[in-house]
Amino acid sequence: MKPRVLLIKAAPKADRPSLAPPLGIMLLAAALRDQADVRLYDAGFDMYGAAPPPVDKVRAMIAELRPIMVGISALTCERECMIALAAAVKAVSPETVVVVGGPYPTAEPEAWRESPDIDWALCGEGDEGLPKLLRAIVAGELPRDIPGLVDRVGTGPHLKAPAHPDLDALPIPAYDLIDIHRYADTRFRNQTGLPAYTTYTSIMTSRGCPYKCGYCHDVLGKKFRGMSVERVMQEVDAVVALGVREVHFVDDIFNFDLPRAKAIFRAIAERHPKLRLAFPNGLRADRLDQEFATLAKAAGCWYAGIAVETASARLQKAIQKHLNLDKVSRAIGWLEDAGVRTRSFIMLGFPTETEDEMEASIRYIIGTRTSEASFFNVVPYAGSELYLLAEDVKPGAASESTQAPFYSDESFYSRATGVSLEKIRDRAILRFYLSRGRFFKVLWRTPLKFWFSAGFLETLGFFGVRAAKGLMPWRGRGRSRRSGGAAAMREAS
Ligand code: B12
Ligand code: SF4
Repeated sequence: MKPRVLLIKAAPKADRPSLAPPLGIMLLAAALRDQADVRLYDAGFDMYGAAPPPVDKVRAMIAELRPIMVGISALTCERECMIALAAAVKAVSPETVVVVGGPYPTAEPEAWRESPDIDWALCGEGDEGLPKLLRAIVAGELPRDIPGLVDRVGTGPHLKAPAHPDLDALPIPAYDLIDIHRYADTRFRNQTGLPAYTTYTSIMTSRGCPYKCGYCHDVLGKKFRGMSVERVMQEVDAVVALGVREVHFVDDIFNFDLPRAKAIFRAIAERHPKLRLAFPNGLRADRLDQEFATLAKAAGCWYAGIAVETASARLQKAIQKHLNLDKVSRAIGWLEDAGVRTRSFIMLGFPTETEDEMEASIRYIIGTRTSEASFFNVVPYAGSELYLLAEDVKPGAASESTQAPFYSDESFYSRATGVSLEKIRDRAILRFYLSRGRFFKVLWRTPLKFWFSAGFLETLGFFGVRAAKGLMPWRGRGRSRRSGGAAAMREAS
C-alpha cells in the first residue's frame, strides 16, 4: 500500500477571501501520485467569513488518514492558519512529518521555526523537491541535497529550489482530487471578486517575472519561463472536459511574451469559442497593444485586472515599478473598447507616501476609462524590498500588520502615521463609483439572475457600508491632509 500524504492549502483570516482551486497543491499532488496516496484539503471553505482555522476538522482527517507526511501551503497572510493546522496534525500524530511551502516560507525561510510543530520548509518551487523529500521520509533517511529545503536549525543563506527548467514537462494539476464544482457557488467570491457564478479554475501558463517591483515577492524566479502554446492548450482542453466554463490566468506576467500570449488567444478562440477568460491578478498594461486587446476579447476574455498601484512618479521610482502611465491609460482604453471589463488596482499607504500622492492616484484612476477599481492597503511583507523601507520608517509596524484584515486600520500606514487609511479608501471607493456613471454600469452589466444571489447582495452590502462610512465626516480626522503620511512617518521614525 502506498504511504498517505495530505496536502493542505491554508487560508487567511478575512471576511470574504477569494476562493480558487488550489493550483499549487494540485500540481504537487500530481508530482507525488506515483509514490503516494495523496489527499487535498482547502481550508478556505471552512474559514470563509473570518472563521478560525479548522483545527478540529484537520485533527479528524489526521486520525482517519494517518499520513506519513503533511504539506501545508501558505501565503504570509495565512501564517496563523498554517501554524494552527500544523499543531492540529502533531496533536493527533506526532510522527507525521510536517513540511511547509509556498510564498510565506519562501519569503521568510526561517520564520516558520516559531512553530515547534513544523519539521521542514521547502522554499521556491516544490515540483521536484517534494517528491525527493517524501522518498527520504519513506526510506527513513535524513533528506540530503534537496535544494530549497530548510531544517529547524541550519543557518542561512537559504537558497530557493531552482526554477523548473521545462514547464511543458509539468503534469496536469490533480483535478481528480478536488471537487471543482464546489468552487462554483455564488455564496463565495471567485478571484475576480465576484460571486462564483460558474465552474472556473486557474491556469498558470508561465512562471517568473524579470521586473523588480519592491512590494512583490520573488516566489517563481526572475526569469520568464513560458509553456508552449500546445502545452497550454492541453491544460485548457483538460479543464474544459471537466466542465470548466471560465479560466483565470494567474501568471506573474502573462503578457511578457506578447506573441506567445496572442498565439494562446488564437488557439483558444479556435478550439473553445464559448470559454470565458479572465486575468484576476493583473496584466502589466504598459506591455500590451491593441491587437492583444482584440484577440483577448475574441478568445472570450471579459475581465482583466490592471496593476497601476500608484500614479505618483516619485513612488513609481521608489517601488521600482517604472510603469508608463500614458501607456497604461491607452491600454485600458483598448481593452474597454474591445469589450474587456478592466479593474484597476491602486495601492494606498506606501511607506513615505503623502496623502497628496494618494489623492493623485485616486484622481488618475477616476480619470481613466477603467470600469472598476480596487484600492488596497499596502502591506510591506518581510522578504520584500518594501519591507526594508517600512522598517526604516517605523520599525515593527509592518510585521504587526501582516495578519490584519486586508482593509482595516491595522494597516502599516495607519499604525505608522495615525492617519485612517480605511477612511481614505472608503472615500476613494465612493468617489470612483459615483464618477462617470460607473455604479450604474456595474449594475447594468451584472446579469439579473445574480442580483438576488447571496454573493451579489453581500458584495453590494459590503461596498454600501464602506461607501456610507466614507461619507462620515468624523472618521479618521487624525491629521490634516497636508501634514500627510510622509511627515508623520518621519516624525515617528
Ligand atoms: C493568483 C494569485 C492571487 C489570486 C488568488 C489567490 C488565492 N485565492 O489563493 C488573487 C488575485 C485573488 C490574489 C490575492 C492575494 N494575493 Co496573490 N497571487 C496570485 C499569484 C499571481 C499566483 C498564485 C498561484 O496560483 N500560483 C500557482 C502555483 C503553481 O504556485 P504556488 O502556489 O506558489 O506553488 C508552488 C510553490 O510555491 C511551491 N509550494 C506551494 N505550496 C507548497 C507547499 C509545500 C508543502 C511545498 C513543499 C511547496 C509548496 O510549489 C508549488 C509548485 O511549484 C501569486 C504570484 C506567484 N508567483 O505565486 C500571487 C501571490 C501569492 N499573492 C500575493 C499576495 C500578497 C496576495 C494578497 C494578500 C494581496 C492583498 N493584499 O490583497 C491577496 C490575498 C490572497 C488570499 N489568500 O486571499 C503574494 C504573496 C506574498 C506572500 N509572501 O505571501 C504573491 C506571491 C504575489 C507576489 N509575487 O508577491 N492572489
Ligand atoms: S511586474 Fe508584477 S510580477 Fe513582475 S515584479 Fe512587478 S508586481 Fe511582481
